Amino acid sequence: MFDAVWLNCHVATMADPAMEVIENAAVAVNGGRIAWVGPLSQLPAAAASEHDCEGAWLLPGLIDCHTHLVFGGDRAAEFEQRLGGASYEEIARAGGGILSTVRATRTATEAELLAAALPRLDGLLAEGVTTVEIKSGYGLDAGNELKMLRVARALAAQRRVAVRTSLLAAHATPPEYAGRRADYARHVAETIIPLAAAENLADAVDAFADSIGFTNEETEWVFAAARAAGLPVKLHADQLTDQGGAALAARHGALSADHLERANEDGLAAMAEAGTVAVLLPGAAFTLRETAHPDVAAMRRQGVRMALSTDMNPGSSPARSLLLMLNLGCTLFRMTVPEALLGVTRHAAMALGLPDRGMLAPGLRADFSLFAINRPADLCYWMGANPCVGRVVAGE
Ligand code: DI6
Ligand code: FE
Repeated sequence: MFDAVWLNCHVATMADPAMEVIENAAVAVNGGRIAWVGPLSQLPAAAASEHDCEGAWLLPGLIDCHTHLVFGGDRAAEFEQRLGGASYEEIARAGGGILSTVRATRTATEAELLAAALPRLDGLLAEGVTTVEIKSGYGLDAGNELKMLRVARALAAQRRVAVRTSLLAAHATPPEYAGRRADYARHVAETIIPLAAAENLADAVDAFADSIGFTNEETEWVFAAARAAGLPVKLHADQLTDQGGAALAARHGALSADHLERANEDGLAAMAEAGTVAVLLPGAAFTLRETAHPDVAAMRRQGVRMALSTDMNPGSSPARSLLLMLNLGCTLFRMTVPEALLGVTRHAAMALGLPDRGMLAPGLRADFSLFAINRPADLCYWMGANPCVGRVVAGE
């Protein structure tokens, strides 16, 4: 006897790269874990409660593995400046960009940040997201970085969703350290990371290694502090310049290297070797009208696992839909449908170091979402549609 069973569905388990599907399937759950998946005709036992899916497709709960969805204010004015010809880097160097969001985030209370973040989170949940990663990085001092992480943790208590937090204190140099970037990187390593770890507010540490972020050497100080605190690392790598970020991430056994618009193939080969996932962010490439795109063909050639995410943030990727990223991943970056769908399920779970989800298989968390579609490719094909009709998190 199972606790519950979902019947009359079609299932894409995402358990193999070829995207096995089971039509006329059933999924049984015990104690918040998947107990059985297979054809309905072979269901081995009855269940205490039965849910009729009415022919919907059932996929692993979607995972948005790279967001900055906690922030104060917005950057609509900057959006208009960019339409007028200003570049993202120019705006950042003139004190706008990330630093304008830092000002707004510092002045906001935890309650204000929470209230602003909830509708952004709710939009993702409505699309079938069951796990979301949220970064800090707009506080840039100990108090405000920890404040952001507390808000991220509070979001998990307000909604049925798993939240993973990443400390991104090494996102930009704050105004009080202007001209002293290396000193700030040391402060992140020596003070902010240990504090966040002591309060158990961070599940990982991220950094922005780039022309407007930090050097590779500074990033290594941050990673060394993360290792000392027992936290895995991730990296915003090779977005605006090829700084060798992909190889740097691989050398440190990073869970993921993200962006990678300008990563070189040696770096990608090192990532494949290290098992570092490539997180591709087409919302940022689209918004910045990037002409350099991540080299998906090289990633495929090297055997790098690819994830796909919104990068939801007020500047470079005001993307509030993970389903739209599926379309952009295919259309803009030339991913295949299975690659895109693995990118928001199994490979996104790997990018967060969560082997207990991202697939439908016995023993894994019973996180899944239901879609009123005719075939899985419909999730990538349509733009601006939301066919999600149900969401189950840990069996509920
Ligand atoms: N890369 C990004 O895409 C975000 N941060 C980063 O390092 C952008 C953040 C922003 O523009 O506010
Ligand atoms: Fe980002």
